[in-house]
Amino acid sequence: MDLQEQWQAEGYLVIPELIDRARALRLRAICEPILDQWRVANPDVAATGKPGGDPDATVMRHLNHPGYFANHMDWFCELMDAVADPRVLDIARTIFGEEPLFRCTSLFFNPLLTSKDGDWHRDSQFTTPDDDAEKAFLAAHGRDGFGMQLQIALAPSADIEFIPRSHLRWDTPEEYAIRKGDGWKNNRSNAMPGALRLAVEPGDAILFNPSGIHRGRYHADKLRRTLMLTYTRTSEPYQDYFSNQPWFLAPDYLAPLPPAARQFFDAFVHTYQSWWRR
Ligand SMILES: O=C(O)CCC(=O)C(=O)O
Ligand SMILES: [Fe+2]
Repeated sequence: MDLQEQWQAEGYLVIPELIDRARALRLRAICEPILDQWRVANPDVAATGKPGGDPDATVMRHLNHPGYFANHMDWFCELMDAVADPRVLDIARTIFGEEPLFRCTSLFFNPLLTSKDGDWHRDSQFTTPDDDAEKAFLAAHGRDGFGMQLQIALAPSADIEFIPRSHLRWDTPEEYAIRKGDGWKNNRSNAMPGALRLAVEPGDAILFNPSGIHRGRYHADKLRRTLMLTYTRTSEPYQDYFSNQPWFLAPDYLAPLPPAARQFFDAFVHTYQSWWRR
């Protein structure tokens, strides 16, 4: 099976050494001070309304915000270089069957205090009011995936569980009882049938279709540093917190990047600039 067939049939891919280990470790060294700054003073405070991250937070967005790079243009270039990497974009292009558009950078990390196993979910449940609407969303977007979330491990990780092929169908009764049943009482169950835990090393990538049933693991004693790059199809841009990045309008924001990377991000600016200006 080629990449696209495997993606459509299984709903996930593991790509060993998508980027080389040394580069993954450099990215980790960049993400660490970004995370430290985010914990005390999130530069995107205007959008989040919070000064910084909670000690039990497990994800931060918009690592590419210029507020993190005042004296470190080299960090900015290394991060954006990964987002616009030709090999990474080629995977997105193959899977989408069209040109990918940038959408968001995120970092997943372990909480500092409280450990928990994540809740089983399909991302479609967060944007639909009831089961019928969710079923309709899955029928429309389940197979190809609405967007693509590419997780690059910056430290060894076995924190994602996914049920292969679940993006192509509705839940079995057993799955439903865990994911949504009893008012969400069972959604952290460790007895999900058919779940596959995906283990990766620094530089390896996991892609999964968020319409499939999945969850993360958030344990204070299990180091996690995972850089997630989110892309959408150019034909399906989407306006929300992920794509709301008006700092791209600053005239010099993309200037430090090489021409090919700039061209990739120019398409993002072109798509969203009128929305950002409003
Ligand atoms: O990487 C993870 O921990 C899973 C995150 C997730 O499923 C989500 O944010 O919807
Ligand atoms: Fe999810």
